[in-house]
Formats: sequence, C-alpha cells, structure tokens
Amino acid sequence: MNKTIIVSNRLPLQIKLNNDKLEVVPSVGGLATGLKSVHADGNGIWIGWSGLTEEELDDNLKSLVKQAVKKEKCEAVSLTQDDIDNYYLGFSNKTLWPLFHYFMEYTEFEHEQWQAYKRVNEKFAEVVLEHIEDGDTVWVHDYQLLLLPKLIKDKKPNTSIGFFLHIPFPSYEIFRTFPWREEVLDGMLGADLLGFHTYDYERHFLSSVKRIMRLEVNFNEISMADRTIKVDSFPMGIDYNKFHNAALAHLNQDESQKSELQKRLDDHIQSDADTKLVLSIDRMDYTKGIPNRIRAFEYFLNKYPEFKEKVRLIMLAVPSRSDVPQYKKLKRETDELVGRINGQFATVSWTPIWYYYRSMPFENLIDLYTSSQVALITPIRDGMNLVAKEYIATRTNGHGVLVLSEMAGASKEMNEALLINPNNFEQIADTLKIALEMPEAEQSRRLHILQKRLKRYSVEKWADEFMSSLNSTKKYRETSITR
Ligand code: ADQ
Repeated sequence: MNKTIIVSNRLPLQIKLNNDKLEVVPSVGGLATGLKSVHADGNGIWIGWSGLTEEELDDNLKSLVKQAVKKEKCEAVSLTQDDIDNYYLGFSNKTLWPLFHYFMEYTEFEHEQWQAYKRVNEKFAEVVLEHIEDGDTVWVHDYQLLLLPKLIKDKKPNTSIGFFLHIPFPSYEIFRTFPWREEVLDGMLGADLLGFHTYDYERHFLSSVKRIMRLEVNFNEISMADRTIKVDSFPMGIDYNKFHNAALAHLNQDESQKSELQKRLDDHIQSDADTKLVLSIDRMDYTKGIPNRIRAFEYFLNKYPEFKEKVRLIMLAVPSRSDVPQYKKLKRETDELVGRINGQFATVSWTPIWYYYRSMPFENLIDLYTSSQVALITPIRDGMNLVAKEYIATRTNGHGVLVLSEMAGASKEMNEALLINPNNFEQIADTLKIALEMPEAEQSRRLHILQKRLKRYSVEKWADEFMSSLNSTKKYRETSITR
C-alpha cells in the first residue's frame, strides 16, 4: 500500500531530556493539526529533526529517541551542533529568511553555510530514501528544505512530490541577487506540485523560473523535458473550531476556573469600563514590525491625547532565534521603546503598554484574544500570519476589530479587516482610532463575513486541497505515460 511521507525541519514533537530520561510531547501547533489526517493515514510517516543534536545523545539515548519517535509514526534525522549552527541558524535564518522577507541588509551570503545547507538537505534525503517506495507521496515543508524535492526525484522518479513554502517568495529583483539562485530553483523544481500562501508569491516564483531557468511557463504550469510541474496558491487556515470552541467555553468560566492573567484582565476591565485593550501577539522577529507598532502607538497617543488612560496595548512576544545578532538587537530596541513610552505617558492608574516576552500556554492566548477589543498586527513582511486568523476565530461575542498589515499574506483573504501599511505611522494611528470607535453593528458585520470564510477554509481543508491537487498531478502523469 502506498504511503505519504511528510518532511519538515522539526518533527511535530517536543523531546525533553531530564537526567537521562526522555519525555516526548506531541506538538499541538497549527501545522501538526492540519497534517494530522495525512499523517495518520495508513502507514504514513513524518521525517524531521528531533530537536536534540548528536552531541547531546550517547548511543543509548540515540536508540531511545529512535524508539520514542517511531511510536509517534516519526523518523528522526540526526544533526550535529555544527549542522544546526550553519544550516539552521546560519543559512536558513541568516540568508534565506531575511532575503525572502526583503531584508537585504540582514542577508549574509556565506559559502560555508551554503555548503552546510546542501549537506543537511542531503542528510534529510538519505532518511527519506530509506523509507520511500515507488508510488509513495512526499510532502516537503518550508525554506529549510528547498533542495530536497530534487534530491528525492532524481533517485525516485516514480513518486509524487509536493512542496509548500510557509514564507513569502520574493520578487525576481530580490531573488536574482541570491548567489545560489539556480541551484535553489533547480532543487524546488524536483517537486510535482509547488504551493504558496498567496497568488503573489506564486507569481514571483514563476517569474524567477522563467527568467533565471529559462523554462516555459504556461499559466501555472512549468514544462520540463520529462514532466509538467504545477504551481498554485493554498492559503493556510487555522484549526477554527479549536479556537472558537475554546473562546465559547471561556465565556462560561466561573471565578475559580480563571487564570491569574484573566483575573488581571478582569480587574483592568472593571476599574474602567471605557478603557479598551489593543492586542498584538508575535514571535520576536524583525519581520513582525514590533518597533514600528510601538512607535505608531506613541504617535497615536500624541495625536489623539483623548485616548490617554482609555486604551492599553498588550504586547506578547515569544522569544525566537535569540542567538542571532539581529534578534538580540531587536529585543534591546523593543525593551527600550516600551520603557521610554511607559516612562513618558504612564499615570498613577495607567500604563500604556503591557509587554510580555515569553511563550504562553494556549489558555492564556485565549484569555488575551477574548479580552481585547482590537488586534493590531503590523508585520513588515509575513508569509501568512495565523495570529490574525486566531483573533477572528475567538470573537464569539460578535465584537472586535482587526487592524492588519497589507504585507501579511493573510490580508489577501481578510478584506473586511482594516488594512494598513506598516511603515505609515499616521495611517496606523488614524486606523486605530477608527477601530476603537467602530460601531458594534459594523464590527459584527465584518466579523461575520471573516468568520464564515475562516471556518470554511480551515487548516484541515488546506491540507486536503493540497493533497488532492498533488494526487491529480500523479493521475495526470500516469495518463500521459499511457497515452
Ligand atoms: P510564524 O512566523 O511563526 O510562522 P504565525 O503565522 O503568526 O507566525 O504563527 C505563530 C503561531 O504561534 C500562532 O499559532 C500563535 O498562536 C503562536 N504564538 C505566537 N506567539 C505566541 C506566544 N507568545 N505564546 C504562545 N504561542 C504563540 C510561519 C510564517 C507565517 C505563516 C506560518 C504558517 O512566518 O507567515 O503564517 O509559518 O505557514
């Protein structure tokens, strides 16, 4: 029986090492949820890095990890600390991530890191090739594994290979600056189906394929000597019911069930019913526009002083890649900006920004989503942005306004949000005022449309559509062979 192999940089598991004892916790993230049915189907497996380097594991632990991940239908790719430094923290996060998000000034082109990237993609290929058989399907995820489709296709041409990019694909003018542009495109073109979040990313990719690889592109198909590759957009959704139902349950909580955070939020609401909460949640990443948002909020308080003591920004930033210098700099800048604005505007009874730099459990995310009248999401560039969608899914009381950057992929399907340019402070300030003053009927009207759309195009549906499109390329190949 044919199977499906999912491949991503990290396995959907958290493996913790406590005094030589292993603890394995399955991840509850969006991607793991979306792919649950694909993964659970038949004898499907998920291949990726376990999160522990070879140096951290002796032979005994290595075999324990192997057994533990196998139980979850996974296979671990073994990586050294040097691989992680050069392939993951290096090439993936210092070259591809900034380049694909248009941060040219942060992009490093280091030959040694490129070599590590190639070497690690080959390590992934080895593990895939150990498990794959003719007729199987492989779904490769994201920018850490751009070379993998071709490494598999060359050895196993009779398999179906899909690739999905979770971040933007940049325009040709950006991509052409990349020293290894041919190799990377060639690697991606090993796939039979290439998926992107938006039509724009798809278009950018096709334009680079045409101009750099000089291949024939017809609408969304690329003609190769031996086969046709399909390119399409699949905007990723969320586990809508999970967020919506958690928010409904939250409405009916009694006092004893409330978290400490919720009690603090309730105190805030009770102390002044007119004071509104504006929420932002992101990974601490320079693409997310965190300093811009704080500066725009400062501009807002100066331009509309009547909102002083009437609005509070709650900013949750989850630590991320904190070993990379640009991320350290961003953290410092954010701390300073928050300190400066709170120092400048705070009164005895009011602090304008509540800032949390940590990860929070799901229950607390729901506390924040359900307590905030406005979500202010201002990335400079973002492949999709699931936080925007999660906020909408949790607004079960029919109120709430989303202010969203037009640079987030999510903006393409969320026209009923208030869209802003994240570099235009005046526009953000004016839009925030509109959001805070929006009549409830108008809030409900917009929410209703957004919720209906998000519910229909959930993360499960996203995975189904990708898989059926990949299956159709397989059928097409089979019929062209018989023809
Ligand atoms: P990310 O850049 O990680 O993902 P995003 O889409 O916003 O960004 O997803 C973040 C997820 O982490 C959300 O589900 C959110 O609930 C959770 N989260 C954020 N802050 C948290 C905190 N402090 N505590 C706990 N959880 C937190 C990449 C791309 C995106 C793309 C996704 C999916 O950069 O553009 O939308 O992949 O393809």
